[in-house]
Amino acid sequence: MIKKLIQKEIKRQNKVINLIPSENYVSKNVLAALGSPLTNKYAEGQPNKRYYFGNGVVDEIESKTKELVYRAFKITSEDYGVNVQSYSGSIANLAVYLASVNIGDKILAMSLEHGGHLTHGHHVSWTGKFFKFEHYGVGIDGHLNYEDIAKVAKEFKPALIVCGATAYPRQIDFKKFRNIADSVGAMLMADISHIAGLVVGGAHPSPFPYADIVTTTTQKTLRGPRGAIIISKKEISESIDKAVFPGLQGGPQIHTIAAMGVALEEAIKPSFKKYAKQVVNNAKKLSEELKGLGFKVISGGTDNHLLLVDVTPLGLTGSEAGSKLEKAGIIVNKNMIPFDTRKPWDPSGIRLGTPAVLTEKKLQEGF
Ligand code: DSN
Repeated sequence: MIKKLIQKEIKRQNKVINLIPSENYVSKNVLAALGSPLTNKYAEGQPNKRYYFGNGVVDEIESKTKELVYRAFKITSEDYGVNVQSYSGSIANLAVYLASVNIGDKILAMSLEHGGHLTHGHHVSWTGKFFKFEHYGVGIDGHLNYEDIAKVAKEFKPALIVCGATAYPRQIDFKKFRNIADSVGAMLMADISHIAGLVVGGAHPSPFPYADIVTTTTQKTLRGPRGAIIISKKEISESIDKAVFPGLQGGPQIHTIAAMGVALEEAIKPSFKKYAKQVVNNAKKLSEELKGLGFKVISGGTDNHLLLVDVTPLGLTGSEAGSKLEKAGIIVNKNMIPFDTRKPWDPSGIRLGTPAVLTEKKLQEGF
């Protein structure tokens, strides 16, 4: 029965035009790794330091995947530690907070309402309950205003500053964030979950060497499995490993780690560079076309893989627009827009992105 439902979902995925910017389609090889017998193995610990025996091959898989992280992000193991065990981006972010500051300490991050993430200290997330968060947002023009963020940082004096977003269509200036962090003696974390594939593909500036810690999920523009990577300066990497396991998790999902490795092998190929560049070009083109049709595109366009559209001038809410689009075979997500007067369940906007449509047909064929 479940098998039939899976087949039904594959049909749906093949049929629709998927414009959800955080989704993508993994290759057959990534899928094969995910569905492999590696799922049968327990491997608590780190490569060559496990609590269970029989992990010789697993050690090789995890070590190779970490090596590929260094290659993909053009960093070295002398400067940075890598953890590939977090089950998700949410766990990765919480692990970073727990390892880098004390419970109750001050953290400055982008508000969810202006494009941040729940785990950037929203009050409904445990991150927002364990730590004292202050938030910055975008200006009325939809762009980050670094002078304003610097002012908030000076007043708030955070121990950690988080940059990175889930619904921000513009480039993030990691160097400016570094300067702000230095001006108040804070550490800097970059959550690049949305743009990791663009960074690896050279279509968005890298957070290195500016951020002390970088987190990313691997299922979005990076076109890998659902999981997360944490990269951190050497001095903090051991605490981060411990925060992930045994702090927050038990056994790592080796099949996922192997699938990450396969995705990274694909992402360091020259063809991925082309993909990343085209994702951005397509988003820019989509934005221009929509603007030409009279749509209100937040911030006036995009520099990355996504755009936010205010649908209220059409006499629609985000929910109504999303459901009408689904009927037409186009899948999006409803999204708050900056300074939204509506609520998250039925906000004023929709979020559109181009990573999946560029991958879709080729990778789903024959599955
Ligand atoms: N749910 C993800 C997104 O769609 O951006 C963030 O975790």
